[in-house]
Amino acid sequence: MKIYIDGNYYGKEDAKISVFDHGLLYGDGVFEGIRVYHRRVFKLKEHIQRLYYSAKAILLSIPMSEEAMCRAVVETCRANGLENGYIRLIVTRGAGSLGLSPDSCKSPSVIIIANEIQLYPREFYEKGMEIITAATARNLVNAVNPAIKSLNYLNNILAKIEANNAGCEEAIMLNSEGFVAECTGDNIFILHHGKIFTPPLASGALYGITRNTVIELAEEAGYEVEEKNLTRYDLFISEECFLTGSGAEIVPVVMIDKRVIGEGKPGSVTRQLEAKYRALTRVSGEPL
Ligand code: PXG
Repeated sequence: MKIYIDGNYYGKEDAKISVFDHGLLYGDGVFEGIRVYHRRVFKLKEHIQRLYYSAKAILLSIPMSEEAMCRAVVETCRANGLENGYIRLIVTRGAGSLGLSPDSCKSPSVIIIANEIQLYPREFYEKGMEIITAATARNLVNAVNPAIKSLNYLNNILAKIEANNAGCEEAIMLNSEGFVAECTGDNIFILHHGKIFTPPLASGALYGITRNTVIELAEEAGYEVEEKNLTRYDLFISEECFLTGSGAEIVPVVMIDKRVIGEGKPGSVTRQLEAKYRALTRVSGEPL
């Protein structure tokens, strides 16, 4: 494996950063998770744009242009002969002194790892998955806005632990008002009376790239999609529910907090969108 760090490639054992990097000391940095399908990087420009927006929001100046970053991602995939897989792109504040101020960090570090992807079990796609609601509330949008894909993912990790403790792989996170925001690493959608709903971004969700793609595909297929504040009740009485994410793609949900969703099996609209999404991943993306 060849890992890109600040313009050079290192083997897995030699790919190291300073223990004084504020990415490690404070979670001060940003990241992206990107898929490669059939030697094409899926939605590369969208991911790079979100990375730069995350960086801008935390006053982190990435030491290369967006175009150069796109090229570095493509080069790293080529160097690793990646055909299908996962790219983890990380920008840390860089090495500094032991103190919160980022002023001591002279140069941010750019790290690109191109690897295999860990997927949800096949069964989740065939039969649907069961999820719970976490007691850990989503970070406030006026604190560290969840729209920032920062290296501090503890909020999500605590909810993920709750999911795992309940025997699940995902958990719904509510915002401080009690509205559904998203899951720990996936956005959420429901179908109700033939219409598709997903929480608005202001609810404390990540601006999911899969979310955007699915909204486009659903509208193309003639569905009405509305961004609306949703409560747990809205989820419980929905006909269909599914999650979206670069890793998960589209995964059906058939049980939430022990309430059966719809008929307890993946719904036809979810299936239709899954097929459209799969078809898109077969033909689109930045060629390697
Ligand atoms: N919400 C959160 C909190 C996320 O972290 C998504 C939604 C879905 O966004 P995209 O743009 O991927 O549709 C994410 C994305 C990982 C991993 O390594 C995490 C994500 C994606 C891929 C891998 O755990 N999170």
